[in-house]
Amino acid sequence: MRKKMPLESALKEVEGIQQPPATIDSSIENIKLKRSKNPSETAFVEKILAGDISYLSRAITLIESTNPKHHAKATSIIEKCLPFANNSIRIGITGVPGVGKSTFIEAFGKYFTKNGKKVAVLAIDPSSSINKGSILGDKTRMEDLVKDQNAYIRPSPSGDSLGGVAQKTRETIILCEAAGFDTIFIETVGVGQSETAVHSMVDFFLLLKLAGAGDELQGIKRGIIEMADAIVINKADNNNVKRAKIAKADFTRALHLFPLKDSEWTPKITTCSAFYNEGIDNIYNIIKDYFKLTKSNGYFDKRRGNQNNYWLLETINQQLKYNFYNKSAVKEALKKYDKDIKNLKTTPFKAAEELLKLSNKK
Ligand SMILES: Nc1nc2c(ncn2[C@@H]2O[C@H](COP(=O)(O)OP(=O)(O)OP(=O)(O)O)[C@@H](O)[C@H]2O)c(=O)[nH]1
Ligand SMILES: [Mg+2]
Repeated sequence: MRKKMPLESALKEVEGIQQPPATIDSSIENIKLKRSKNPSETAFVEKILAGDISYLSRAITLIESTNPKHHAKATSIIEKCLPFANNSIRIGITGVPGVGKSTFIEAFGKYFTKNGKKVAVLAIDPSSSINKGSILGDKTRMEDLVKDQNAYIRPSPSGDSLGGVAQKTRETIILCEAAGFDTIFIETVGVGQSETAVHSMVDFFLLLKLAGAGDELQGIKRGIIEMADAIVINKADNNNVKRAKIAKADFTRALHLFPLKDSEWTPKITTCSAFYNEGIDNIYNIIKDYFKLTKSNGYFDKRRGNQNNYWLLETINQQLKYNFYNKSAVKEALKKYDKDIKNLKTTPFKAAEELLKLSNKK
C-alpha cells in the first residue's frame, strides 16, 4: 500500500521563502502618528533626530502656526534640536520668475544626493500666501527630487511679513539639520527684499540669470550681484549658447568693478543648462571650493556668528513692533494722532513720542 503523503498545509507551500510582513512598518508608524495627536516635545525631538520626516513636517507646521501654544512648543523643540544642528552647508538660490530655479534645484539637488548628500529645499516667498498653488507647479518640476529618499522639499510658509516668513525659515533650517540634512537650499524669487533676507541666512549665495534678458543692470543697482558668490547663466543650450557666453563675459567684466569680498572669495561666473543637466558638476565643484576656502580662513564661522547676531536683533525688533502695534490703546490713539497731524494740531514727532509713552503704560 502506498504511504499517504502527509497533509501539507497550503500555507507551507512557500516555506523557505521569506514572507512579507503582514503589515508594513511605515504604515504602522503612520497610524501611530495619527493616533498620537499631540506628541510630547521629547517625542518630537527623538523622532526628528532619527530623521523621521513626518515628525519633521509636523514640527515645521508648529513653527508656522500663529497659535501661541504651538509657538512655545516649537521654540522648545528647536532649542533641544540646536546642539545637533549647524552641520550643513546652506545655499541660497535666487533669480527672476521663469529663470529656471525649480528646474535647476531639481538637477542640482539630484547631483548632491547622488554624491551621498541629504538635501532639504526650503523657500522664502511671502507672496505664496496669495498664490498657494505655485508649489504644485514646483513639485512637478522637481519630479525626481520629490521622490528622492534623500531630499525633502518644504513649501514656503505663508505670512504677511517677510520678516516673519524669514524667521520661520531660519528655525526650519535648524530642524532640518537636526534631522540629518547636510545641504540646505533656500530658494527665493528675485524680485524684492527677500534676497537680502536669504543672504542673511545662507553661507553661499547663487544667482541664476538669463542671457540677454536685460535685467543685468537692475541686478547691479539693487546690490544683488554684489551679494552673489556665483552667477550662473541658465538655459545655455540650443541656440542660446552663444548669448550665454557673451553674458558670461559681460558679468565677468562687471564684477571686476567690485571690491574683494570679506570671504576672500572671487565670485564665479558660469553657464549651465538645468534642463539638459549640463554644467551642474562645475557648479558643484565651485561650491566645494568655496567651502574649502571659507572654512579654512575662518570666514564660514565668522559669517554664521554675524548672522546669529543679526537675527537676534531682528527678532527683538519684530517683537517690539508687534507688541507696540497690537496694544489696543495704541491702536486707538494712533487713529486719533493721525487725524491731529492732518489737522495740524500736532507734529508726527510729538505724536510718536506720546504713542511710545502710551505703549509703556501697563
Ligand atoms: N531651454 C531651457 N529651458 C529651461 C531651462 N531651465 C528651465 N527651463 C524652462 O523654463 C521654464 C521655467 O522654469 P522654472 O524652473 O519653472 O523657473 P522658475 O525660476 O522656478 O520659475 P518661478 O517658479 O515662476 O519663479 C520651464 O518651462 C522650464 O522647462 C534650461 O536650462 N534650458
Ligand atoms: Mg519655481
